[in-house]
Amino acid sequence: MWLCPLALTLTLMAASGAACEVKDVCVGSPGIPGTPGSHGLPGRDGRDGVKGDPGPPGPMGPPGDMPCAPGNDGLPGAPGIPGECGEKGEPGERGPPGLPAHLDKELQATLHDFRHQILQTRGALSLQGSTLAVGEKVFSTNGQSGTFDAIQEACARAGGRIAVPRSPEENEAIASFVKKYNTYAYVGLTEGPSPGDFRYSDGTPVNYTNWYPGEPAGQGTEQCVEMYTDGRWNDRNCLYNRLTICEF
Ligand code: MMA
Ligand code: CA
Repeated sequence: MWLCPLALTLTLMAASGAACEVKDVCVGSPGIPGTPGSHGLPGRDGRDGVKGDPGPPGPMGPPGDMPCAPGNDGLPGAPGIPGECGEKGEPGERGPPGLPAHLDKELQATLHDFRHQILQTRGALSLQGSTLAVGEKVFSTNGQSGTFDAIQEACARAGGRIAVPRSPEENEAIASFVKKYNTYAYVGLTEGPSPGDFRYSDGTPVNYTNWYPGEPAGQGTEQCVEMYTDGRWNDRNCLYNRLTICEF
């Protein structure tokens, strides 16, 4: 069925220019759009753009003909080996006259010390056993046993005296020989006229002791002093055979 929503009177103009009137024309609804046409031809080039940012630095170029300027100095090298000795110089001026040797205290002290050390060394060497130096003293044994008198004589022959400890260090040195030879030793102490009063061979009273607990107990019947292997002392009869230990 042909609907005619609107009745119009149209005047159409033909291409030729002749106009003609059409009455009561029915107007239909619009048709669906057609497919898009194909692309047109490329347009003309646009104007130049604005200047761009600078690019990154390029790679290092090849070495040029001109050498670089010299660098800074390096660190100093190690010292060289010492040179040879020079010629001997001329003698210096003569010094002031010295004291005669026998009045020069320092020289005499040095000579005394040298003599003492030579005697200590000779004494220790003559015993051919064991030797220990403690402070100013040298202790030495020949490893042989004898009575108290025989020991005193052997030590005197060697230029020394029977060893007697006057400090814990000296006691330990003597005790080390007693242990080493597994033989008790007499030390250089004897009982004076009054019981229990032990003295050095020069008669002065003993001032360092290391008695075994309960000793001295001889009360005049044991006038010598022996050292046990633990370093402690016992008053004892002087006629046993005990290790010969001398001091120098
Ligand atoms: C005991 C003790 C010492 C003493 C000896 C003597 C083993 O020790 O009484 O004091 O000298 O005997 O043999
Ligand atoms: Ca005793």
